Amino acid sequence: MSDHDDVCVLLPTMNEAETVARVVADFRDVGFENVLVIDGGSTDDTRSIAREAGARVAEQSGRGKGQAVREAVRDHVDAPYVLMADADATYDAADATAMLDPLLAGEADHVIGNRFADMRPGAMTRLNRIGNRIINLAFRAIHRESYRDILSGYRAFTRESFLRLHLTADGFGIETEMAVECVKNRVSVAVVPITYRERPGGSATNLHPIRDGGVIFLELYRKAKTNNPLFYFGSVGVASTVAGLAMGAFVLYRYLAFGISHNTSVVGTAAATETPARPAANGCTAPLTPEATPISIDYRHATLVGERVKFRHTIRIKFSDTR
Ligand SMILES: Nc1nc2c(ncn2[C@@H]2O[C@H](COP(=O)(O)OP(=O)(O)O)[C@@H](O)[C@H]2O)c(=O)[nH]1
Ligand SMILES: [Mg+2]
Repeated sequence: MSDHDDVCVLLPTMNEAETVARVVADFRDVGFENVLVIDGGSTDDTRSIAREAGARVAEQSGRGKGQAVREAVRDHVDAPYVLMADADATYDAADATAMLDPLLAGEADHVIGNRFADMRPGAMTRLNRIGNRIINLAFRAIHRESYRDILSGYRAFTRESFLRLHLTADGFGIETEMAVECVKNRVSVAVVPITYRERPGGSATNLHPIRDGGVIFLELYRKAKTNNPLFYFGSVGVASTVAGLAMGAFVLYRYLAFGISHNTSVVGTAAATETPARPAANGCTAPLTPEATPISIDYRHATLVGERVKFRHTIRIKFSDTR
């Protein structure tokens, strides 16, 4: 009989043959018999090695860590508590009890292991450390909660609270999404200090800092729309103000430096279809285009070259998202 038979240890894997046996054994050694590996179609021996080490192994039907975790919790976990970790030996099974304590004490429904509390040398590249800091600061600014390390892969949660979260991210955006959805659904969160180690030589991360960092940022921004509309729509306002100022500065510069006058139209609620007036030799006109929408800003600068009208600059800003 295990000490923790109401806990399922969940390990998503993608080509972790190097470390998975050790990770499964470590969790079993500290009393977790129910270890589930959800594999993403590893091309090495991850699945057979995990099975031999005593884990239950399932294969995800889609792609990405996020899809794997969602499918695993929904279809392969019966236990009321889930402890999720990486299969790359960067997290310690010795921290498992501390991770689960807030759940078992009824103090929280979701626990985040804070890797910055005990980050071992080489565990995270400088680029990733900076990226993590920025993402955590942005999260705090947008969602007004400090979870310290929202991208941590060491999590403990009740199965019930996980299923209440509206999760859609397939890849590495899943941790960000879980944090945002916890705020949104008022799931109580505890942050616990943990140790974070370097991946052992020979194993390689599946995370691409630039690509996945971009995805995580977009995820954070996309979710800001519902959690902090003031921030989201305010940022659209700031972007259009900056664009407007840049256009104004450009027009002013051309006028002061070369005496070229410009006509600028900011399209309000009306759209027009008439053809622009024939411009003067060095003049400008700002036609409204037929496809102009209520929130487009359309600026065009035309010059007459011989008999032909040439448009020399076109600046168009369109916020189709807010249409
Ligand atoms: N099932 C599944 N697991 C994945 C996938 N991508 C990564 N993983 C696993 O998810 C965990 C976290 O990924 P990792 O590469 O360690 O990311 P990092 O900790 O951010 O460097 C590891 O155990 C990976 O093997 C995937 O597409 N499917
Ligand atoms: Mg990892």
